[in-house]
Amino acid sequence: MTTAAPVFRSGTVAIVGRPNVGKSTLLNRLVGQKLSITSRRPQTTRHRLLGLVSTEAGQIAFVDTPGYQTLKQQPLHKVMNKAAIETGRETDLVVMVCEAKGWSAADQQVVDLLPADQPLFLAINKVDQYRDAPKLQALIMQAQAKRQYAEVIPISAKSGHQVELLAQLCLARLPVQPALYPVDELTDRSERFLAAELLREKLFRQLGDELPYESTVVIDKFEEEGALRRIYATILVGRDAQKAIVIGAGGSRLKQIGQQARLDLEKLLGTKVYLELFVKVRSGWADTEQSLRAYGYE
Ligand SMILES: Nc1nc2c(ncn2[C@@H]2O[C@H](COP(=O)(O)OP(=O)(O)OP(=O)(O)O)[C@@H](O)[C@H]2O)c(=O)[nH]1
Ligand SMILES: [Mg+2]
Repeated sequence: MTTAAPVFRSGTVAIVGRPNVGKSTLLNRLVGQKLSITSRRPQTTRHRLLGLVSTEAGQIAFVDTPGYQTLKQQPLHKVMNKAAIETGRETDLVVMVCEAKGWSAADQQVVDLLPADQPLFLAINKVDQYRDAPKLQALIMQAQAKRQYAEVIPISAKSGHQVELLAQLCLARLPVQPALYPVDELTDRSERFLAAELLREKLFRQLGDELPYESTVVIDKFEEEGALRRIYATILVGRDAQKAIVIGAGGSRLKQIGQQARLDLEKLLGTKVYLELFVKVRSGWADTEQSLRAYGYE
């Protein structure tokens, strides 16, 4: 009697969709670590980020992408849209995420940008929140009217419902080949990058709609000293009035942003973190693709 050699599959799976449908929450759930930042505000994600899931059966490199923006077309949006769509085209499989609430024109627009022969799954997210079965059925019919999906899976990225199943179905579609990335790594991004992103998340969450979209965080210095990381970072805002909002009365808001980011960073990096934050006014950084590149936007 012979037993077949175990197969090992690996490849990349892009997670795409319009803003705010839960792509980053899904990536974090798949990896089991909070790598990608999330918020109630649409267009939280600005950069591509890999989340690696490695098991004995294979390795999936999930790629989180910025939500595809169909309304505004400022330079920042153009750069983000490019990242979303190019990623979709370069991968073995695309998971299109939509909300169980219903299929929208913006959802269809994202799908229409993908090549016709691109293997595609549809993950219908937030089923914990939207539970109307006839509506779900109608959504599936609408989505399938224009495009074939290899799998259609209702999920909840928040509760984890059917997320493991989604991962298994993805893996089954990947080619038999060795791992593309080291199997003990969770992401392709540096600690420095993750730190800047976590700070941006806290900024977004603390300030909600008070914060203009064109705010960002730059890491001025990132020092490793054994089990300690010393991080010096600057929050860039567009105007003086916004600086005052970020700092808050007696510095209270800035302190909260720093504290929350530090706790998350310590969890993620498994080290102690010393964090010092500054706020500066710098207008226009997001106005041209050239200056965006200077701030790390590919
Ligand atoms: N109820 C519910 N909420 C969810 C679920 N998944 C994500 N959310 C919420 O939806 C909001 C957006 O989540 P994100 O993961 O940031 O969405 P995204 O698609 O990455 O958004 P962008 O990066 O802006 O394109 C957050 O408030 C999440 O908590 C889910 O399964 N159920
Ligand atoms: Mg996101």
